[in-house]
Amino acid sequence: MIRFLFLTLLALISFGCRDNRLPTLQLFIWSDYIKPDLVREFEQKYNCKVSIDTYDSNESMYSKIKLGASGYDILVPSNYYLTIMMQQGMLQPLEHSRLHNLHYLDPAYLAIMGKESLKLGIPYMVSTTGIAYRSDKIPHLEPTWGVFDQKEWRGRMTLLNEVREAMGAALLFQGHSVNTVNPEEIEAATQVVIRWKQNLAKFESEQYKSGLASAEFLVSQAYNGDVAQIEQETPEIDFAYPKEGALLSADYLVIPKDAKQVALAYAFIDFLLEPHVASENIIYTRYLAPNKGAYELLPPEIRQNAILFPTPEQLAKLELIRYLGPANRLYAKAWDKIKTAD
Ligand code: N2P
Repeated sequence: MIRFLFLTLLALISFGCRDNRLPTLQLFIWSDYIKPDLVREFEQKYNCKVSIDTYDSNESMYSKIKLGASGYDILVPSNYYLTIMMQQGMLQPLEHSRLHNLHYLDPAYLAIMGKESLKLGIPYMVSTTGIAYRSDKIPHLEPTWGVFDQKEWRGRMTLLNEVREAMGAALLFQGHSVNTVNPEEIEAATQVVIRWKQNLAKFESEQYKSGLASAEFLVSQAYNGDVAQIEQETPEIDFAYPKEGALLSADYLVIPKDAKQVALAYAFIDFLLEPHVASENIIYTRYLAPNKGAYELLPPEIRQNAILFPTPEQLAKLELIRYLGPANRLYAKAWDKIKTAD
């Protein structure tokens, strides 16, 4: 009897929470990557629900979709995942006629990303990858990727759990392009990452934020926006662009092939491009939405935030992670080697 009551109650609760009358937009996005109030604003404006699942790496999003996860209406892959996903039939080409706010996109970033990328998706946020560190524990950190060779901080450092980011750091360290397809350069960088791995707590793309905040980790390869988020609470966390150069990428809004709420997905993309929405999103996520309408709405402390807005000199030393076609295989192999090395 008690069991019956319990089950009835459970059924009632779950039924009550699901409002089946409203259309639901299913969003699959990086964690901490959208301001919740904006989602609410969209729900009200379009009389719908938005349900959000999160991921911490391109690879985990990609494999989930590849393994058949369906039902998502919007995904947010990085630029270097767009072509492969389109080629594998995972995405719908975007109809620009269904979007009215494209003119707000920052031409400076469009030039960097290549205009043809707009056929595959719409840039949502730009991010750079550098080194986050606890300046209270390491006051004079030399900004170099070679920091991961430091035995002194063994077990208290992390690299991103994303092959192109971790390998990119090692390639830059060795003076090579992050987009090299030269097998020897890739092999040499693989050995560097394997050497660094000895000093790492782990490869981590999300928990490094709390790890730095608690000082469990002292040095992490990090996305600039993540660091700008946590340094609000913990000003001892700093961000540095290594002297060898750093990495740049952009995450794009895309509509998967089997999306159910296509009209709502277009509405959502257009909504995110509205300057007031983009600027609030920048303030909340501390990532840079490449939206020229949004910049002027930002308060001065955000516009002057050195983590969010790299200087022209820093920008000049950033290298965009590009899609490499069949040569991606070399990186996948490198990653296997790295992950299985002791
Ligand atoms: C959000 C990390 C997203 C940036 N937590 C990766 N491009």
